[in-house]
Amino acid sequence: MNYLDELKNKKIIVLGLGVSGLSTMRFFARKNIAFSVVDSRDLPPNADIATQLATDTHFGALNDTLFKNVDLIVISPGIALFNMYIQDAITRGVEVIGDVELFARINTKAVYAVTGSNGKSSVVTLTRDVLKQAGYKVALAGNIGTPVLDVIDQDYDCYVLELSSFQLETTHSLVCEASCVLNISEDHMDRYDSLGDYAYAKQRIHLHSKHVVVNFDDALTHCEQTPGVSFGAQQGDYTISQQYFNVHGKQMLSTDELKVIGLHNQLNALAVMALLENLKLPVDVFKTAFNQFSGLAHRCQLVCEDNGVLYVNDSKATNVGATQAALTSLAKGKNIILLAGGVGKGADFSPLKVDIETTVKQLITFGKDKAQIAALCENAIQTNSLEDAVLQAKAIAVSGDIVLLAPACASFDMFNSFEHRGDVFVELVNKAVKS
Ligand code: UMA
Ligand code: ADP
Repeated sequence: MNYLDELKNKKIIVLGLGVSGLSTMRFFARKNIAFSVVDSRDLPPNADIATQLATDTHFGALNDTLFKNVDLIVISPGIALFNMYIQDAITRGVEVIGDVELFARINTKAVYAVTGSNGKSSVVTLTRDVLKQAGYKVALAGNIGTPVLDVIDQDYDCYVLELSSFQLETTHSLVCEASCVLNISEDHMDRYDSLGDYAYAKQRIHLHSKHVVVNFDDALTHCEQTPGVSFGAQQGDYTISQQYFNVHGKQMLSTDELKVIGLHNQLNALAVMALLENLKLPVDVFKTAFNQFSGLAHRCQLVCEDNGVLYVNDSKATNVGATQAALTSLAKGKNIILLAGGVGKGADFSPLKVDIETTVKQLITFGKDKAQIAALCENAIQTNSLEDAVLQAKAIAVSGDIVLLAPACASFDMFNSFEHRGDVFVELVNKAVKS
């Protein structure tokens, strides 16, 4: 019996009705596999679709009867495995997996998978672009937004997957042609007991990988699996020197071919090359894709220049590591007016202190954890809104300065998403420079 037929004999719950839950429901419906649906919210998204597709539904607080007499729970990444009802179910022998594990059990195509604290979306997008340029029919899915089960039944040669630590916790059998942990710095500390636990979740990406890529400069990415290759600023198999990307000690391509700026983007490009090493693609394929890649929205994007002041939207800097990368890439001396704040997710902001001392002329904070960030430097200004922060920044900025939104925090205290926060910032900046 194949795996999908086996599922027809099981009692299955789809837990969570967000993007992944919706995709999982639709997948089961396409395959004629019966399932129930549970979501802890009274009014979850997609409730109407769940009511149509599922044999039964439960919306509202979880309880200990929901997961009795169940064989399989397909859990959404936003729900922590340490939830006591989930733990009880696991103890009773209920199998708990994510949509990526379901994908892994069915998929027969090549998978290139990437995780890390920062740069995942940039790296998977560029990897997809290179593969496309090389003539592959390639799908991009996972944490970047398109759930993996939405693309599984389509006619692709291979998949490039962005995987979060949450997704990797519930993934056990994903076979990868190549996998990479880009970097590890504090994030999601409200879901993990320690940085080590978080790193361990990410390293699960290599469990069944044929080609393991690690970051030479970041020991937390090093793993028990034999590394295929490493990339690093100066040391490793893939390095940067004299404005060249070097592969195994040989100059391969000028760094000028990559149009997005900053060392972090160059490291991302190295990771892409390392990930695709075994395909032995011609240099021109990388050259063209690197030339055409203009970066993703809300990642160090120039909004406008006004009287010699640059306004930059890096709303996707949702943790300390990303904000550090933006400061390092953009600063020319102490010319940054940094707008930061929001929901810190339990992070320790102190590693930012030294970057702020060397690159930031004025720190302006906003949002839930504004006081914690403001405590990093003496003259910080705390504001009550992003609008206020932008206006204060404009009043202070002089020619040569950069007003940078790189919040080091999640957005959901004041915005729907990092995209929403970035869009509001762009609107506010455009309004402020016109006035
Ligand atoms: N939720 C409940 N009760 C439930 C189910 C969910 O309160 O019963 C809440 C969660 O706590 C969370 C929200 O609903 O606050 C969304 O959770 P979800 O698991 O339903 O999320 P999806 O909509 O399925 O989206 C998920 C990823 N979200 C998370 O991991 C939180 C998306 O990544 C991903 O694009 C999508 O699957 C497709 O694969 C988003 C993300 O923020 C962009 N990821 C984190 C990150 O990048 O830092 C890990
Ligand atoms: P992710 O999908 O991991 O969140 P993104 O590519 O969306 O990664 O970038 C998120 C943030 O991290 C942005 O602020 C971006 O400028 C920054 N960033 C990108 N690559 C790196 C890197 N290699 N190291 C540190 N920060 C990075």
